[in-house]
Amino acid sequence: MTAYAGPSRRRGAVVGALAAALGLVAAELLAVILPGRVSAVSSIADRVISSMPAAPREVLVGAVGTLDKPLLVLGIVVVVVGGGAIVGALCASTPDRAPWWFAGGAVLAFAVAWDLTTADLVPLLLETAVAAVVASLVWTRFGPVVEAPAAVAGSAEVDRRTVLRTVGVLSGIALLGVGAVVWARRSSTAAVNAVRTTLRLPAPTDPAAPLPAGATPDVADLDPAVTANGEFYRIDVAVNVPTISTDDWRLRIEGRVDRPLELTWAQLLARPSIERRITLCCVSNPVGGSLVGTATWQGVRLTDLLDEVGVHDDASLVVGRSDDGFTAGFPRELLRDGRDAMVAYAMNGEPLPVEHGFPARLVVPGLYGYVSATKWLTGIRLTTIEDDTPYWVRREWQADGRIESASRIDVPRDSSVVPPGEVVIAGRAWRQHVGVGTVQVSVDGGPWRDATLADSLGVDAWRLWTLRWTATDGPHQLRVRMIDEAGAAQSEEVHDVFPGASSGLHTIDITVAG
Ligand SMILES: Nc1nc2c(c(=O)[nH]1)N[C@H]1C(S)=C(S)[C@@H](COP(=O)(O)O)O[C@H]1N2
Ligand SMILES: [Mo]
Repeated sequence: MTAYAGPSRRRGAVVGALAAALGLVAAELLAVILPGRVSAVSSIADRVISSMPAAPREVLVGAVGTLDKPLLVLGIVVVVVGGGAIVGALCASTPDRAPWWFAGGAVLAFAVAWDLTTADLVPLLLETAVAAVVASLVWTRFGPVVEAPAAVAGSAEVDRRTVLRTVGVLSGIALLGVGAVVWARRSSTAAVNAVRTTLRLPAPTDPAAPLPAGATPDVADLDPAVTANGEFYRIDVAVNVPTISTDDWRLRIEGRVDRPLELTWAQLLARPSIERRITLCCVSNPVGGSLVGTATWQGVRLTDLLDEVGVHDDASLVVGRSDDGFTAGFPRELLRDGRDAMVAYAMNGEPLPVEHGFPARLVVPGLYGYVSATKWLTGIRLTTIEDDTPYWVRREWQADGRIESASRIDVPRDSSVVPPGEVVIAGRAWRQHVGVGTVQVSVDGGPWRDATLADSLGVDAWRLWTLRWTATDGPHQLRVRMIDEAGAAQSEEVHDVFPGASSGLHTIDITVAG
């Protein structure tokens, strides 16, 4: 018996891994054909992201950037396939037990994937069940058989060839399955994009002022004042970007209101609209970071919609709900000062890109995205913090979410080498809903010198700035600060991102050498 334990264990591990992989592929194939396209792997990834304590999640997101989601999906695949290998190895001499382990794994996967707050029960149940059945079938068909020693003797060579062929065939099927899943997902995004590009938008009733010619100073390598859609940062917890057709889309405004309202896409577009330049910023943006961008947004003023539904006095929180279950909420009080919050449907003159919330999202000037800028918006609920705790607040982020003043040096780049002589230092600063008053730069801890401000895009957008400096040989340190239009200086206190935005002055080190 022991003479065969080695090869049989290896065969068990290989077939076990393949069985698990094929189970996974079958589940994902089922996911793309079931209505709603709820994928078990994505659901598990969502669950992992959302249940991670905030600090490690920040470390993860910071370390791997926007690769975090593909990496997470890869991690889940590795755990499933690795689990299959272990089951296969352990059950090599007791093959009848493996299906029970596969079933157990499927139950566990279901338990992790199923989020009580969203009703995905049926597709997830079907997918995990199919995964267990497929894995068990593959195992029973190709897994090790406990044979009588007499029959096994002399068959090692035959056995190896069958194993190799089996592995080849099963891997081929698994790869084809993965290809089919990827293709199906791509085609659903492509279908929405095809519709998106043919949509016609109304001209804004209340357009933004023309873009001033001097909004972007003429400095090499300086990003423009208005960020192109393709360059705009993207942050969300969606493992698969929701693809919503405008025919199916509805926006419900409900909660503590007199007359709940449901709008179709056509009804939203038929309303008077505003167009504004607004700088959107992520609370996870570190000092000097790039999780910030400015676009020209067009949409329906939020306060118009709220006036129409008749909000109750006790409704203190506005919560946006996304198609993917994400929620973001902010104090209703903040809307009283006339800021141009909107249900936006256009970004820089075109329908919202799918990754930026197509067909509609919220944009609230002066608030970080995590409390306000709900993408793939399907609902707005007027409520209270006691009744509805938004997504990130449930995860220990501070609830207010007003954007801190910030300033950044873009040119020269940190750690770069520049030739001596006249150098143009340039960057941007933002204090949405208040406006940028003065930007100052200090070289090597010397006196603060006023930078020249570029033309303004309005109080809700960042403002670019430049400063001429005669650079002398050697290492230098450049530091920037901003004083807003109300006269408040940017905080110099150094804070990390969590739990409520970074602060501190952006400081870079450069070398001047000829
Ligand atoms: N549905 C949904 N909307 C969302 C998020 C999300 O995870 N899901 N993230 C928010 C955060 S944290 C930010 S900073 C902004 C980013 O918007 P952008 O990706 O268009 O730049 O979207 C907000 N809206
Ligand atoms: Mo964010």
